[in-house]
Amino acid sequence: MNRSINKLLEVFAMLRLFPNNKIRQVRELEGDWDFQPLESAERLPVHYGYRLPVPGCWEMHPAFSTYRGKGAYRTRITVEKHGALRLLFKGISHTGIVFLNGVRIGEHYNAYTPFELIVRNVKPGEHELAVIVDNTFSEASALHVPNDYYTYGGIIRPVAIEFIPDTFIERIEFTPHFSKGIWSADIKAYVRNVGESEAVLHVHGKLGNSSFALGSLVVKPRATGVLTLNRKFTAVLPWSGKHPQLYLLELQLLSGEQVEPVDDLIERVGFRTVTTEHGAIQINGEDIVFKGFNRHEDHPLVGAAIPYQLMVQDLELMLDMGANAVRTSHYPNDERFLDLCDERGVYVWEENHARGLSIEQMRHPLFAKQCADCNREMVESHYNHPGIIIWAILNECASDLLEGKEMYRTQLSQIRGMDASRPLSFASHQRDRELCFDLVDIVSFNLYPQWYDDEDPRELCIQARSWADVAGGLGKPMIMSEFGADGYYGYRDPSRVKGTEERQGDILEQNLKAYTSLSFLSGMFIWQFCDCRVTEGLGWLLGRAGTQNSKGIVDRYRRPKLAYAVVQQYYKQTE
Ligand code: ADA
Repeated sequence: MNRSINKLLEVFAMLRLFPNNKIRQVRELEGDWDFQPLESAERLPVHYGYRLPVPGCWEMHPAFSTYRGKGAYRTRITVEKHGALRLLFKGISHTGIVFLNGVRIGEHYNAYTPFELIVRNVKPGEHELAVIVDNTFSEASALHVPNDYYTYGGIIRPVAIEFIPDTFIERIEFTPHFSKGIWSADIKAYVRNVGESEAVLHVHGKLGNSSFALGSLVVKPRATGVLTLNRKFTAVLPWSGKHPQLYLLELQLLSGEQVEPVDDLIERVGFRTVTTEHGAIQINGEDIVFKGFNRHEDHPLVGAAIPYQLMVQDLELMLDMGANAVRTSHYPNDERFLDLCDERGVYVWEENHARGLSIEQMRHPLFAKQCADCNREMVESHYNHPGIIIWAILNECASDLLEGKEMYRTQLSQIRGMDASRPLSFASHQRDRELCFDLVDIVSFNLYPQWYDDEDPRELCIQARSWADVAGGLGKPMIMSEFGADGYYGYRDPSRVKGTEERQGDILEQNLKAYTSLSFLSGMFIWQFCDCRVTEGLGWLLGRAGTQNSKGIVDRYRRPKLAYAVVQQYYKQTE
C-alpha cells in the first residue's frame, strides 16, 4: 500500500468518535486480510486461500457460515522509522495469538475486551502481522461457552498500530466530583517508559478553556509512573442524558528539557456524578428511572462486528421508542457504541462477560483469571465514558450459593478497587435464594412473568422487592434488569398464542404497565432490543426456534415487531 493511501486511512480511521491523538501517529489496519482455516493453533500456514475483512466475522463468508475452529489472518504493515510499535486489538473472538514476522509476540482471550502488544526496535520496511484466531469451545475457555448468544469467529473489532516514542501516555482516568456548587476532577495520567534509560517527564493538560500542569515524574525503564491532579473546573456544564455535554481532555507528554511534546493522549469526558441514596439512583443529584433495553452486538449481515452506521441505527431505534438507557448484555461493548451513548445522552449499564454459568462452570480452573482480566480491561478502557453509570458482573450465575458468593465478592471488590465512583450491580434470577445483594449498591432482577411462568408482573415485582429487603438489599435501589417474551417476526395470528407478535406485545404491555407505575423501581431493561443468533445445540438450546433468541422488539434485521409501538407508548409517556 502506498503512503498516500495509508495517510488517507489515518484520516478516516474510525477507532473512536473523536481523535485520540494529534501527535502520536496511529494507523488503523482496516481492510481485507489474508485468511486460512487451520487444524491447529501451533503454526502459521504457508498458504492463505481466502481474503476476509477486518473488522469482521468469518461467518459472513459463504465458506464459514457455521465454522467453529481456528484460522490465521495476515496483513502487511509498513514502518517508516526505526522504533517501537504499539499494536492495539479492540476485539478478537475469542482468542488471538499474534505474530510479527513469524515470531509469536502475545496472545489474548475474550472477544469483547481490547488488548495491546508493544514491540521495540522495529526496523523500517515491510512487516508481516499475523493472528491465529480461535473460537472453539474448549477447555481453555471458561466464559465463551455454548450459550443464548453467538460466539462468532474473527477479528471482530478494529485493529491499529501506534508508532510510539520510548515514553508515552498509556491511559488517563478522569473522575468528576461535585461539591458546594463546584465541579472538580481527579485526573490521573499513566505514563509508561518502554526504553532502556530512566526518563524525566512532564505532563501538561487542557480541558475546555483551562490549561494546567499535571506535574513531573521520573519513570524507570520498563515501568509505568502515575501523576494525579485534583483540579476545580468552574466554567463547565454537567453531562446528563438530557444535556450530554462533553469535553476533550488533552494531555501532552514532555521529556527532559525538550520543549516540543513527544506524545499525547486525548480522552473525552463529562462532568456527572452517580449516587444511590434513599433507595433511588441519582444523576447529578437528581433521581432517575432507567427505561432501557438489553442489547446484544449481533446482526445477520455482520455478526458481532457492528459497523458505525448500524450502531447509530440501533441507538436511534431505541431513542425512537423513548428509551434512555442500554445494558450491554452480556459483555463489554465496542467503544464506538459507548462513544455514541455519551454523545446521544444514553445511560449505560456495562457488564463483564458471563452469562448463566453454573457453579460447576464457575469452578473451571481458568474462570477466576479470565473474569479478572475481563474486569480490568473493561474498567481501564471504558473508565472515562460519562454514559456508563453502572458496572455489573456475572449475569445469572451461582449467586445463590456460598461458594458462588465468594467469587462475586472477589470480582466486585476488584472493580470497586479500580473505580469507586460508580455503583455496582448484577442481574439475578435467583429470586428468594439470592445471597449476594449485600455486596452491591443496586439490586437487580431478571424475571419473566407471563413468559416462563404465569405470575402477575406487578405482584411479582413487589414480591421481588421483599426478597431483596431480607437478602441484604434493604434500602438499595432496585432495577428490573430483564423481562420479555418471544415473538417470531411476521408470525401474526388472532389466536395470540405464545410466539405470535401479538402475544409478545401483550406480555410487554403487562410488564411495562406494572414497572412504569411502581415508584420503588429505579429502572427497567427489556429483554431484548433485537433478536440474536444463539449457539446451535441440544437441551434447552434446542428450544430456540431458528437458532435465535426471538425476544427482540425488533428482529435481527431491525424490523419492528408489534411490540415496538407498545414499548413506545410506555417509554414515551414518562419521558
Ligand atoms: C436470561 C438471560 C438472557 C436470555 C434470557 C431468555 O435471563 O440473562 O441472556 O437468555 O434469559 O431469553 O431466556
